[in-house]
Amino acid sequence: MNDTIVAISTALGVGAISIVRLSGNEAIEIVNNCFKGKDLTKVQSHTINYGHIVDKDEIIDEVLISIMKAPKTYTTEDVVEINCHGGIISTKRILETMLNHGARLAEPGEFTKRAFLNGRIDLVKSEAVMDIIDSKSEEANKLALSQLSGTTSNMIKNFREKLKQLLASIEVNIDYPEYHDIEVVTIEKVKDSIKELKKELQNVIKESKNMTLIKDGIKTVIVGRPNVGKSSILNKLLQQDKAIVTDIAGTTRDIVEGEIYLDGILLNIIDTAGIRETEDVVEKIGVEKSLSMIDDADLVIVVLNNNEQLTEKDQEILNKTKDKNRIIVINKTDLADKLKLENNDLQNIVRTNANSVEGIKELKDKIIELFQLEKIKTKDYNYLTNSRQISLANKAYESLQEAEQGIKDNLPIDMIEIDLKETFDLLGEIIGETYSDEILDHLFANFCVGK
Ligand SMILES: Nc1nc2c(ncn2[C@@H]2O[C@H](COP(=O)(O)OP(=O)(O)O)[C@@H](O)[C@H]2O)c(=O)[nH]1
Ligand SMILES: [Mg+2]
Repeated sequence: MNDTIVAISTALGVGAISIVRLSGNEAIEIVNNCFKGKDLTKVQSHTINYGHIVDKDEIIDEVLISIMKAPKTYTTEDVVEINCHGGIISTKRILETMLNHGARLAEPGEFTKRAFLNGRIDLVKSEAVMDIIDSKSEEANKLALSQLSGTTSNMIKNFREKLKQLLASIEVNIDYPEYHDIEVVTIEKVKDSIKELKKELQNVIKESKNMTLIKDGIKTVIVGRPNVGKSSILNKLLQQDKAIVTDIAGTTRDIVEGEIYLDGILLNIIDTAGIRETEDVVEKIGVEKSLSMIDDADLVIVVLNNNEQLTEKDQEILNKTKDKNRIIVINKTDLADKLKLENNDLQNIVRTNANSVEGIKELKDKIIELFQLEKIKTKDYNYLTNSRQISLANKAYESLQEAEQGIKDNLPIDMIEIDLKETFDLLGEIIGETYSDEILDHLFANFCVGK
């Protein structure tokens, strides 16, 4: 990690300014060797210095150079940022000049990886950096900022501290087994503590699933038979004519997607091909796609036609979606009521006329109600936000369960201790207290170059 890395940190394209960033022991020297202006090796830390980047005698660009000396920098190493004119050619030439003078091209996320490896930020905070850049809604952005400030990390550290104390009290027991009285007290204490920790962790995992909705948006699919008005509803929700609407059944063959914001939270809406038996090869693929989209949707909107009786296909769609977060839209309320829903225990029903805006607001309100968006938003954001973190928390929960079972089965205390240590380690993996190179590579590979 001793080499000096360089990358273009701004988006590549024409803009007012671009930034080329370097980090490493030789960052200042490398830039100084191709800089005309002050001697950068002699300037104070955290100063901005005017001059020119030159290649031999040729001026490449007029620049402002920020010098940030270790350790109070993004990576904790010497960091230099070259602010240059934001043209593609000059930015690239500056990058090339740095490479020619001994810097190495940074891998995606390598600056942040160094910040992690040098101990400035933990893994949750590293992920938060990327989430800030990636955030698609205001709420997602707030969530990521909160993670970067350490709320989640502190929560995990808190958990681990409690486990550590528990493990310490078990150690006492193992070291002084002759005190039989301690054994009884400890087992009781361990049992209570595990119960408590389990409850807390379970709550975190449950709430964290809502956080992923904030971060990634609510994946919504609109399904139903052909011609019931799915595409019309999508268009009304998006307030634009995105999907083609005709009275010909089988018009929508492929999926059509759009995005709206409800209360600052992103809704990805997917309109699908009407579900029916068909011999048309293309439409058939569309129908299969529709059915498979149901499985990984966060929300399914099933559309029924108010002007027709319930068909077998409708019933099939209702059965297939009964365990999902579901809203049933009875559309075409402007036409005669012919639909009868015998099955009275159906919930979350909204009536719409997709030819006007009638009912569309109710549909939106229903979604807000179903996901309790108001409530999610006002929660403290100290939860987990991605599948890596959540799956580790789930594993930690499982090992707590095993510890609990072990006590029930009267296993020796050192067996219980092994499960608790496992929980401790798994929670440590969330913040990167323990990690493998493979996991790090995978995680940072998704970052932008230059971050
Ligand atoms: N009267 C009436 N017609 C509608 C309504 N919603 C959609 N339609 C019409 O029904 C036909 C099929 O609509 P479309 O959105 O393409 O249905 P899809 O096949 O489910 O996507 C079109 O002619 C629409 O104009 C509605 O609420 N009332
Ligand atoms: Mg359609």
